[in-house]
Amino acid sequence: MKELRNDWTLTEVEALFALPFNDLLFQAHTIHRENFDPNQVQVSSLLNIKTGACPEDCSYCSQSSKYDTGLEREKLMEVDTVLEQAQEAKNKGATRFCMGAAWRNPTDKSLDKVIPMIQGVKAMGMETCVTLGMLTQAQAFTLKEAGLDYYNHNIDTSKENYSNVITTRNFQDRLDTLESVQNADIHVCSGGILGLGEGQTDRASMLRSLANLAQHPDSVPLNLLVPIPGTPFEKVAPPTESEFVRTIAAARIMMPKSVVRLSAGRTEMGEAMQALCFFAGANSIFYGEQLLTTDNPDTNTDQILFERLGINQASLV
Ligand code: SAM
Ligand code: DTB
Ligand code: SF4
Repeated sequence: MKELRNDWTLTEVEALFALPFNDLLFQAHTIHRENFDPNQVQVSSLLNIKTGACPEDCSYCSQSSKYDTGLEREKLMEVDTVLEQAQEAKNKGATRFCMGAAWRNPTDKSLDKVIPMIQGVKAMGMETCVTLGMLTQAQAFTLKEAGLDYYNHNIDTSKENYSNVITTRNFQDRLDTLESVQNADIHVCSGGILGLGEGQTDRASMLRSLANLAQHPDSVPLNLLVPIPGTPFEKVAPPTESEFVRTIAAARIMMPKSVVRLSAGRTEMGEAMQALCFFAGANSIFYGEQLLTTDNPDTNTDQILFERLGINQASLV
């Protein structure tokens, strides 16, 4: 088995992206089979535990206070409500429950309120994940102590494209939080969004930043931008389907043991496109009718998709 690499050069990654499509897919699928059962896909469910009024200016997000997206703000949910939703997700077959909050960073007081949610979900026998914005090292240790399995914190786009998308924090801030999460020995979930005005070099650069972290993220979500009316990125041209699939394939080749998640944007993808993403190395999805504030395919549709493709839901840990 080959060693995991974290010394990718941009030239090498761009060369992967420049391969003929079939050669890239063959290479990615071969590596996928060496590391995973190609017919197993992990399913995570999402719940937004605090909605809107976020002080950050992420140009793609429905929850930024800087844009009028018509979203109604809601304060942090009660623990019982969160646990009811978690139970429902478990009953539908989710193995991981991911709770998101529209915060730049949690205060220590708000973090205290999230802890019983993590403990409650864990007690149900599901893996836990939260995405709460930037963390201090001490907060990461607190989450570890609470029993958190995964922390989601996306780098979103390339370092070079970052300031075109977000100005209220910088790329290094994201890397610092990822380092704190890794120091606390919490599994890292980090990926990005395609459709933020980036080019193929930016996609290569984003994957390079992920693959060259001290340890590869355990989970790499690749989102297709869900265009939100009222945000600056509402009308940005999406990547082509082959560009999206190439990014999944390159992620699989560069981070062979990471679980690559075909994340937001699946409502715009047909059966063949999703099948191609699974062939290229994606082995996780978000499952359930809602992402954070937007729609996801309903569970029935996903069950039919899995049946047609002969895919089994698995935990993959
Ligand atoms: N506020 C925290 C943060 O930004 O880290 C956590 C929640 S935030 C909504 C989680 C992630 O969702 C973002 O980093 C981004 O990658 C993704 N996301 C947000 N809006 C999206 C959209 N419209 N389409 C695709 N992905 C989106
Ligand atoms: C990730 O990479 N994608 C999820 C999750 N991590 C938190 C969020 C997708 C959000 C899509 C837009 C919305 O529903 O607001
Ligand atoms: Fe806030 Fe996260 Fe949305 Fe950015 S992506 S505006 S940090 S909720």
